[in-house]
Amino acid sequence: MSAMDKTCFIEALPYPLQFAPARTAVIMIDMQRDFILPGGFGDTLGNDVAHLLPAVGAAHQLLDWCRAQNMLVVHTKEAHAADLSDCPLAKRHRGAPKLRIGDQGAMGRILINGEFGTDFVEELTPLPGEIVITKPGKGAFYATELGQILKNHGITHLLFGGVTTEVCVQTTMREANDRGYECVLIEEATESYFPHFKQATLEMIRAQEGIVGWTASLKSILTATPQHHEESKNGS
Ligand code: TIU
Repeated sequence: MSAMDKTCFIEALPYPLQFAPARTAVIMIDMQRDFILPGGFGDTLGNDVAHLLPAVGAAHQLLDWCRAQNMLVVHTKEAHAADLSDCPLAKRHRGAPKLRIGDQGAMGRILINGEFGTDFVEELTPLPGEIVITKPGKGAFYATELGQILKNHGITHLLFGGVTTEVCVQTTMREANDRGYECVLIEEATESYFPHFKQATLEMIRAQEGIVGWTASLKSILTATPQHHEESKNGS
């Protein structure tokens, strides 16, 4: 980050972190009806979708803070083409779900781009000008334009929220980490169908001196104030 950039210091684990909002994007992963509401993809896989609801309000607060800093806002959506040409057969045929990707469900065709159920929950509808990445996989860098967009904007740091913690969020954080981004997962803004998987994911991200990145509380972000600082505490 340049000495000209205003930066935020936040408490985070495994150690405090400095980032410049001008060089940071928030990546909100897959806050779609298909995962969060009854009758969608997550439900058809046999999950109790109620576990994900607490992340909605926290994700909204995170996005609002990021918008107030004029940060780059990216929403991802796990979705397939109507003809399923981008859906691997292995993904469609695995296991014995109640409905498969592309089948007609209570909110439209399961996980098909443009269907009501595949769209974002109302509270987290992207604002005009925000970036929406439609992705066929769990990771948001695979088969998408995300990497190029982040490069074009000079992004170095990524704040993450979304669902589910150990599937699409963790996969994307690992993809981002391997591409050289400093990654922070905001604890309250992510949930899993399995609370112990969420906890384990938070721990594995920040273990080994931040082998994948950092975790931080929503409060640490919401109370951060960008200021001019001479030097980075974490050397980035
Ligand atoms: N099933 C599950 O936990 N997640 C997914 O299938 N996709 C995302 O995490 N978005």
